Amino acid sequence: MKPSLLLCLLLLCVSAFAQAPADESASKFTRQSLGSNGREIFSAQADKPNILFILADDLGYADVGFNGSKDITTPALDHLAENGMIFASGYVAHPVCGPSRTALMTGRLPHRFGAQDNIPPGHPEFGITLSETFLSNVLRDSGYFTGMIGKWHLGSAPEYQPNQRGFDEFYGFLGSGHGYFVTRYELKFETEKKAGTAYSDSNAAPLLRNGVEVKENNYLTDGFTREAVRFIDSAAKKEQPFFLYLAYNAPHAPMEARKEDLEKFSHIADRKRRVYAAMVYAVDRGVAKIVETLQTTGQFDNTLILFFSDNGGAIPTGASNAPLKAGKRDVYEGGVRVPMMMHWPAQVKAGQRFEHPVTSLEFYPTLARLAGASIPAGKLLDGKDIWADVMAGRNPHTDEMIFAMSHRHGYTDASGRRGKWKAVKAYQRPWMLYNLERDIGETHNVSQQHPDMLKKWSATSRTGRTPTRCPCGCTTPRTRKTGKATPSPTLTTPSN
Ligand SMILES: [Ca+2]
Repeated sequence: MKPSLLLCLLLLCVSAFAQAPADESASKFTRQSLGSNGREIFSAQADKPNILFILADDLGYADVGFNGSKDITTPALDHLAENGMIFASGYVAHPVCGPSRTALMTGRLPHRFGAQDNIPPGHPEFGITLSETFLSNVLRDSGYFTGMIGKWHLGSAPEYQPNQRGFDEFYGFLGSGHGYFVTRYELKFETEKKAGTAYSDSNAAPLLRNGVEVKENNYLTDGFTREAVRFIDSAAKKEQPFFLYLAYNAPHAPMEARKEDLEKFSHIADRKRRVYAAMVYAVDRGVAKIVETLQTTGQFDNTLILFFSDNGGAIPTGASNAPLKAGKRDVYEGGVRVPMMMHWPAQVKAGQRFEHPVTSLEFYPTLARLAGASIPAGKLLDGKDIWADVMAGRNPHTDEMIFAMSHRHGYTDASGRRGKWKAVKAYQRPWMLYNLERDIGETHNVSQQHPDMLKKWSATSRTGRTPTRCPCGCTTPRTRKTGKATPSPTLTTPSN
């Protein structure tokens, strides 16, 4: 079988179990009335969980205490993990920032609608298609107070910004990264503006509050923590539950740490790793403040906190994904299997470790159901509600594939995990097969010992739907004939 065809079939395989709407009948919440804005308001607000995503950026699998880190200390995160559930096999849908966040907000594989790579900086006309209803829209429409703080990276034109995508409040930046000592970047941005080279998603652009430029004087991670505390304080005064998407850009480049945090890691000889560690620790300091705020406002017990990274650690910046192979932008485990845990005292018992795979694609339908929210009719999803399986300790994916793709210059990497088996097509090499149960580091290719395995998978995929064209939109003949790129990311523009 041609690799490109198998790649398409892998994608079809996930289609077979996709598009499951949330099971509203399972909701224990009852709709009561419409609010002044037409949104449904629930009477049992106290029972509806607050939802807090805390996203790290390019954080290595091994770089949190709850995953065994010895040199980087993360006491606040570890405390939450010890009192909640660690996902040992938590996957994101893509090994790069923008597409991974797209999957989180849309509940879909980003390749399905042309969002398979990052939005290139300096292209404010691009953004995630407005035809996709974000999770934030669904939660806000069901009565949640919603906030987005930190790195957006899903489009910088006004129609793509957080306030237009379901968030009541936004504080942060629109691009792929940002300098941490913000005031030091002000001159750079002014210089760029004078030269006509400034753009709104530059890593030197001013921070925004609800679309308005504001001055940020703090170290950026601390600034985002301050805003998260402010949002949680404000949410406590409302009748509504809240959804806060707190997307720290740490420890993504540029690698800049506070002196006080660096001193804490003087035992790390490697300068690059020391800066990285200090940046991770700044996030942990923030988490401690956020937890304290939740506690003092009486919201801690009924807040579902989900902490994870948008993709695997970027090894050149000092990250470690050990014992996983490779890192950011790779479809090996190190690119897509990330540090992940949840904490929710009201529903999740302390001290649990969930070994079965879960993916960020499942957060959309699972959280919508927990929130008693209605997903619009016709909304397509690539994940399913896994809450019952997770609570029962069952594998939610006994016969389903965990899928990843990564577009390179001129070719595409792809992988699929089913149970203990993982197939990988990377760097234009032949398909390889690994047994993750025995070989978590993907070091022993066993495709020769199991020649039937990849064939079986592709046969299984044929039992799924048969679309008229490959859903990933790849142009196999052209790619094969010319040996040139997989088409550049076809980022979408508004349809109206
Ligand atoms: Ca990232």
